[in-house]
Amino acid sequence: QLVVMSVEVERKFVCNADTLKTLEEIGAVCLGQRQFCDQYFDTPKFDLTLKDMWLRKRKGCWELKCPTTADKAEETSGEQSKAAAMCSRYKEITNLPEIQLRVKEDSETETSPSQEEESWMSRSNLVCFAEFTTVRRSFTLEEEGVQVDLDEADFGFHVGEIEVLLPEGGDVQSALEKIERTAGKLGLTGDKRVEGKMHAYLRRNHPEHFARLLSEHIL
Ligand code: V4E
Repeated sequence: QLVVMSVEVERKFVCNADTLKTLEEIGAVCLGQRQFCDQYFDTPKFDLTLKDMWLRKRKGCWELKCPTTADKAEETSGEQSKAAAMCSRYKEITNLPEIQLRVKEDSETETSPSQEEESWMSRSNLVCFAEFTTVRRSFTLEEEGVQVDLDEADFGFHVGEIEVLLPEGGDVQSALEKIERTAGKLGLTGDKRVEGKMHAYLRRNHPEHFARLLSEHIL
């Protein structure tokens, strides 16, 4: 069976009162607004997130984000590595049997992929450690193939994301360039990574685990 995977390259940014106006001025097309609840799962010992693996259920679908194996050849020149440093890159797996296999490999549990969801979760020792709702307004810069999301999480946190979705093995360099150009058009000047929703959620709700992820350079 062929399992199609994609890679998400994204740059988070601080949005402000002018962001909407700027998006309009640079010709971004509004794709609409939607609301979703995310539930994130891990073992009680956090086997997955300590490996930078993020298992979640959104709108009834399972998704696993895990690290890509970075291609060193992609990060040669100074400018390029700066662009790469501002962005995160994760492989996204949405095929449940494949997710179950990865979870089994990385959490030392003893389940087989064919099981029912409930029994898979309990036998894999997966518990929900984070749950929040997001209102997302999405825009596209069609000529670049870039999507911009403005997120508002229900625990009082706002963040913007510029993202490009690639097929696995796709051109990461050109995705980074598209994101850089879009960041320029939006007038983003910062050169520090901006924290995402999960980052803010863990800081507030799981401070010990948050500290551990920071010390292991996962966040
Ligand atoms: C914390 C985390 C992950 C889970 C959340 O992923 P994120 O892309 O922030 O969520 P969201 O809701 O925007 O998902 P989308 O709708 O875009 O699919 S996945 C990886 N991490 C770690 C992480 C990190 N170390 N640094 C940054 C800047 N972001 C995430």
